Amino acid sequence: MIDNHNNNNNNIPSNHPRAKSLAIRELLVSGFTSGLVVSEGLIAHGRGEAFDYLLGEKTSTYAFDAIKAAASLLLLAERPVISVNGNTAALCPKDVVELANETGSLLEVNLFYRTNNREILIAEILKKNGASIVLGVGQKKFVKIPELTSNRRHVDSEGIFLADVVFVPLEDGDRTQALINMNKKVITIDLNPLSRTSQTATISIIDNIVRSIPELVKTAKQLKHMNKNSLLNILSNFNNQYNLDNSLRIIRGRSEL
Ligand code: PTJ
Repeated sequence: MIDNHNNNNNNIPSNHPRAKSLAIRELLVSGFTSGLVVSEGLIAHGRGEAFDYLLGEKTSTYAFDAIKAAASLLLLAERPVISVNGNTAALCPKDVVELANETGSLLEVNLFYRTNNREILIAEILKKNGASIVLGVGQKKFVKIPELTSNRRHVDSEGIFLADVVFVPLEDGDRTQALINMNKKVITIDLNPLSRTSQTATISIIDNIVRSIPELVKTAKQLKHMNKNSLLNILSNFNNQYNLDNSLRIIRGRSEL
């Protein structure tokens, strides 16, 4: 995926104290150069980075709990769909495809800054990483989510529109509430526990997507052998408000150091 011509990874010494963070930036810059990521996606990443810094750049115990609940919900769902935008496609295409395979989820491209070219590029990168079907490409099967005005309202009639559980990593705006109003359960990954999406989702994983999607894959592999009651039990022990409050508490604690 990384375009060697524009890849600055070689300039990052492996012993640089922020090597990991700089390498993640390069994935986004390469994604931007190849047309997967919009310029606004680079800004969105900067906001995410700031929260990650405050969270200590590691997956908290609350995020681990949310990951376990999210894996359970995906495994229990009848029609789970993973919504993929430009940043997600640039940062972790292989893990997203693996998560879809492990949980029996469909993959759908859904873009705020939608163009047909980006839909195609994102579907291509997912297919290159093993996806067989990618929904949300081409206008023909699009239907609109009620109450939404952004481009995110255009969803595939066979994907998000029919889904009972929708996974929306790195989401903006008010689609989460609109999906909940359609009686769907919504899972998000968002480093900002105060975002509208985090605050309204059924399960909010307050963590960096590059850490939490691989962890979700690992957890789904472990949980898929459990029976339905055990998965329901994990879900009933999870409280999203408690998870959000404690994620904020970590940020508050670190900023008072
Ligand atoms: O590809 P498109 O056209 O669908 O556009 C995608 C972006 C990300 C540009 C669009 O959805 C957007 O503008 O998003 P926002 O409103 O900036 O929200 C993105 C949220 O994701 C913010 O709350 C960020 O803190 C968070 N975020 C950014 N990077 C990460 C992240 N959360 C987890 N992991 C990250 N790496």
